[in-house]
Amino acid sequence: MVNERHPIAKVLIAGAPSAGKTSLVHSLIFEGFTEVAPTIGVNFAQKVCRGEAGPVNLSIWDLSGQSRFRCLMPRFCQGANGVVLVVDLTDPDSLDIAGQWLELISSFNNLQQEFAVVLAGNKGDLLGVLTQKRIQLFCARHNIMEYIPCSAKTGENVRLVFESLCSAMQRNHLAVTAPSSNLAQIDPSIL
Ligand SMILES: Nc1nc2c(ncn2[C@@H]2O[C@H](COP(=O)(O)OP(=O)(O)O)[C@@H](O)[C@H]2O)c(=O)[nH]1
Ligand SMILES: [Mg+2]
Repeated sequence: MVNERHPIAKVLIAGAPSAGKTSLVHSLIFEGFTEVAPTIGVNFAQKVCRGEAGPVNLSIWDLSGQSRFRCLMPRFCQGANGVVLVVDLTDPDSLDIAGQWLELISSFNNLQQEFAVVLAGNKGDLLGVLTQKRIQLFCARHNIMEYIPCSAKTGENVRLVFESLCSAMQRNHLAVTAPSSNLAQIDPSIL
């Protein structure tokens, strides 16, 4: 649901396949957990979330990494104000894949526009293998200010992930576009 009075931010959900990207968005929107279908291409959702400077209309683009949809990536990434980078705490490879996603998004964000990033360590309800040290090094290397462990399954910290991203975008003045002009940036042909 969109509230026309609030600013809009375009947010990408990115990370390794099966890291829990779609589940995380599902948990945010529906406040519950069900087995979600694998993402084909991209899922789109809208949600009002509150950052430290007030509410923001998030338009959320949940990307699948399937290679046959790679050609759509530049258009999806264009104009992104924020990225939730999702890693699976039980999958040691998911951190490297998240790094590749971040580089891909930066290269496709052809306006070279700044965007805020929150790293979400998902599946916190399971026994993780990714050490705090590796995560800290990753954040330092990619200049990521915020890491939040969470679980789409239990709902723990899911809202905090998105609220923190809102605050980061607000601090960096990235979520201030007037709703009508920002909506106009979304090309209906890709919906
Ligand atoms: N235990 C647990 N499983 C999760 C969690 N989040 C997602 N999953 C499971 O991980 C698998 C992949 O989830 P999905 O959301 O499709 O991942 P995506 O490919 O990144 O969108 C599914 O079987 C989910 O039920 C979580 O927080 N905890
Ligand atoms: Mg998915």
